[in-house]
Amino acid sequence: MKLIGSGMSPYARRIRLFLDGKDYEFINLNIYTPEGREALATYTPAMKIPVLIDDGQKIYDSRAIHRYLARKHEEKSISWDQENLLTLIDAANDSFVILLMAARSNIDTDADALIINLQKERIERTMPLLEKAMAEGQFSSWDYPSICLFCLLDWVHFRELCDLSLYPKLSAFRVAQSTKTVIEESNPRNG
Ligand SMILES: N[C@@H](CCC(=O)N[C@@H](CS)C(=O)NCC(=O)O)C(=O)O
Repeated sequence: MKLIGSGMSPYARRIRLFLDGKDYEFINLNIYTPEGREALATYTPAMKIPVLIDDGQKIYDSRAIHRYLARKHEEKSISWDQENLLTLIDAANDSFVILLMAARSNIDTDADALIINLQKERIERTMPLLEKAMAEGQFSSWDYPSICLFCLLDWVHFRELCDLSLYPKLSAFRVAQSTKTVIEESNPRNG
């Protein structure tokens, strides 16, 4: 089994953490270099990571990869409420990625522009709900939604995209998980 990703990607990291203890090869690409893009194109026309390859079957998108792996390893599927939490995590994560890419494209992320405002609005609506879900104990076990939330929080902290002190419960959760060995092995700060 091969996982195509990048050491920097929160979406690839969630699958790495989900695959903890399983035997697989991690292909670490820099998807923003010409060589990295050429390699990425051999795996997926969507030009996004992660991609999983298992027994000749390619799977695109972390959500589909999670479903594939859960079925393969006969794990119990996640509930609809957990699916909704994942959708909120993905929505916030995608918006943070768009804001980072905008800044890297020299687009003013303080501008009053539709594309920027839509991302900020989504972040402002989803982060407090994740904080509330944390307070209600919805992330009390280290399952796939908790893994995805951790990867989002640690990535926005690393990229300095969000002031996590606004969300004390989410912030404490990030710090508490950081001691796990598998987390350190996939730390984006180490590349
Ligand atoms: N919905 C996708 C999102 C994956 C994603 O956005 N990955 C980023 C890296 S963190 C990417 O490949 N970006 C490349 C691009 O958007 O051109 C998933 O869950 O796998």
